[in-house]
Amino acid sequence: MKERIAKILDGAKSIACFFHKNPDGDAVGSALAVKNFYGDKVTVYSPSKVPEVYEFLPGVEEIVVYPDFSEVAPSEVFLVLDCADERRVPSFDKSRADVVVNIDHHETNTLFGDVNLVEADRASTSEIVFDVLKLAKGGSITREVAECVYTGLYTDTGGFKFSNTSKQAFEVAAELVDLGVEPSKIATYVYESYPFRRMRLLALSLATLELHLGGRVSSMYVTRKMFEETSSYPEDTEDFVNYTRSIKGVEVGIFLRELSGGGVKVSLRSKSQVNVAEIASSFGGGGHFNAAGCEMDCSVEEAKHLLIEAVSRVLA
Ligand SMILES: [Mn+2]
Repeated sequence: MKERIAKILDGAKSIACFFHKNPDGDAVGSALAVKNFYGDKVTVYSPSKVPEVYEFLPGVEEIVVYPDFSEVAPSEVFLVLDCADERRVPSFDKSRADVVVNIDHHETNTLFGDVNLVEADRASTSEIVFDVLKLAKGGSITREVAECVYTGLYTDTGGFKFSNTSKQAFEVAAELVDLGVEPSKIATYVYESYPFRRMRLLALSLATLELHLGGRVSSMYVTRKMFEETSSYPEDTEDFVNYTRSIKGVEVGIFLRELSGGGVKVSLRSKSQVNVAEIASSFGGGGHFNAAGCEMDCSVEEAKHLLIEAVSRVLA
């Protein structure tokens, strides 16, 4: 399959890369790896603003942010990255491409592409893309390509901390270091370059931290008012959810963010045995065993209540 995809990408005159809204390091990293490999024949489309934290990635300035899919030019190949479902790409229209290639690492992937490469045991989409690019002939694996892949792998493992941090993840990382990646440089960009407003927002959010179900569940949230008070943006809450899981004895962490148009964006994390992807999908979302999310059309308090109830049914 990887050889086949490498051939498709090599042979295409135009490739459009897509990823999900609220893009993370793996989404942006995997797409920019392809862009840096093939150059001009690749256009990377983002459905929402790329978070400031990824502005260090080579080629990021060429990402096209589109409010509407009708602004996407028809292309030979639509390459959809890090999306379990084509609905993750707003108003995705596959009829505008000759072939849709789907590369992902979510277990819940619906295999929506004409060609599907889904490896759920991999820590990141970026490293699967790296496998493909190593087989491709239409470009070269430069340090820039390696930095993009590394950033995807590094962020999706939470800095080589999460349960997806496998031997293979370290082997890929070692290969990328051989190609010129400096881990401390990427670490500084990703986890030590926060805008001050983010820390003020975090302070407000941490004040909402609570324990539930005898300390096995924790929750915290951010309201629209907190964003206003600190002049912050939704992207500033990236990784806040990890504070909920970082407490001793907590098995499931819940982070809630009030949406500007009403409703709540939910992130769920678990330490080990609880499958939060299942809980998220019961509310119309999805994700991985230990990291998942959904959107709920209610208040923060109601969402919190419903989620704690759902978690209590799973925690024996
Ligand atoms: Mn990913």
